Amino acid sequence: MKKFVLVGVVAVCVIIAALIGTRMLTPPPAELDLARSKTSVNGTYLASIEPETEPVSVGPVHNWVLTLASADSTPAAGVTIEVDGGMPDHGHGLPTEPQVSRELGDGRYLVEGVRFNMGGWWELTFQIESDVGSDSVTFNLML
Ligand SMILES: [Cu+2]
Repeated sequence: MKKFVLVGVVAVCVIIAALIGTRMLTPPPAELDLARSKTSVNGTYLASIEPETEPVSVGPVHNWVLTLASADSTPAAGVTIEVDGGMPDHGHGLPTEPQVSRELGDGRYLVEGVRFNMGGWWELTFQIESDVGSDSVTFNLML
């Protein structure tokens, strides 16, 4: 009887490991929106991102420029931005803590210290605060 319990426990462990493994290998949604320009979740901002160097690759720490305008296309000034992100398929965040270090003018903001430490589907999320309103926008990247 004890032997059967042990076999059962082992079987459950194997199934759990297989499920986790499958999840890691699951391709991202086919309809994944890879646009680098989009409207924030609540329509408060028009946002676009551009890496300082193309192509974006796995490994090096690098910077991005985030450009923000209000819905009527006026460049957004004096904005507070928090950067977050990670890999939705893997359940982990970014390996670094990117910061918006400088306002470059014309609604452009320098995002420093971004790093991707593996290939796959990444998300970059910006939480945006200003007089215009509070909103967030998430970009998808495939590396
Ligand atoms: Cu990952």
